Amino acid sequence: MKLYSIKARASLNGKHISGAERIVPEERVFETIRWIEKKVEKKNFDSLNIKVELIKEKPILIEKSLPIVDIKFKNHEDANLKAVKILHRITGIPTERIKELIALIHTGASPEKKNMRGAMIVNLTGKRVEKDRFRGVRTTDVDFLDREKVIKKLLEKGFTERTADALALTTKNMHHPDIIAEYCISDEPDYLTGYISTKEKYYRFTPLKEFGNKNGGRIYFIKNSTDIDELYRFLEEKPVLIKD
Ligand code: PML
Repeated sequence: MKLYSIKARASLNGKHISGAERIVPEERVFETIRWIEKKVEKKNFDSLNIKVELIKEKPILIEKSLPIVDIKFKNHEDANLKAVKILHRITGIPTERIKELIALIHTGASPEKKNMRGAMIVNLTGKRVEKDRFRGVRTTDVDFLDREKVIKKLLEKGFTERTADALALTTKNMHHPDIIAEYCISDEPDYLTGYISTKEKYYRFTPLKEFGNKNGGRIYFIKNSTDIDELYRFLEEKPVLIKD
């Protein structure tokens, strides 16, 4: 079966407005393009890029996405304290350092105190090791084999399409042997749910950020011995399909 990667990005004055990334069989390419058009047609953009590429590498097939543990908190401070606890247990990084890194995501982790374009990478000594602090690393080329089925199941449980995209992305991340945890908050000022992933669970916390905050991003926690070039190649190029 021929598979295609479809990546779409709409922007206004250079700022990202909407995006979508899918992996679909040949016969679904054009319906997916129409789905993207529908997603963006009412948005105000001055540039829309849709890139369709044949996937040449055999995708990794993952049977199951991470199980979701959904927890509501009184406020984002309490949720972040719990996040720090989980991340400290998994990584062994001192809690003060984890708090500093999380604070950077909430205030803008790039050198100009804006959102990074991709994720921050931190090793188990607590040191940032991404190649470029503006760009970070972006996880791409991942999708569910049957996205509609997964979305239906997630929506029935009260989750969102954003949950589906985040779950696919972090399931790919956790498949890499050297990524042991992730922290994420959205950069949408009114999307307050975020998550912490480990090899075992997707901890979905609401609220993990303060209402109105335009900052957001991800931290990938990796082993000290990680080959960074290989990690970038896996995250940015290796196609991954998730069954369920
Ligand atoms: C969820 O709903 O489970 C959290 C999704 C976080 C989405 C972060 C993003 O905007 O990419």
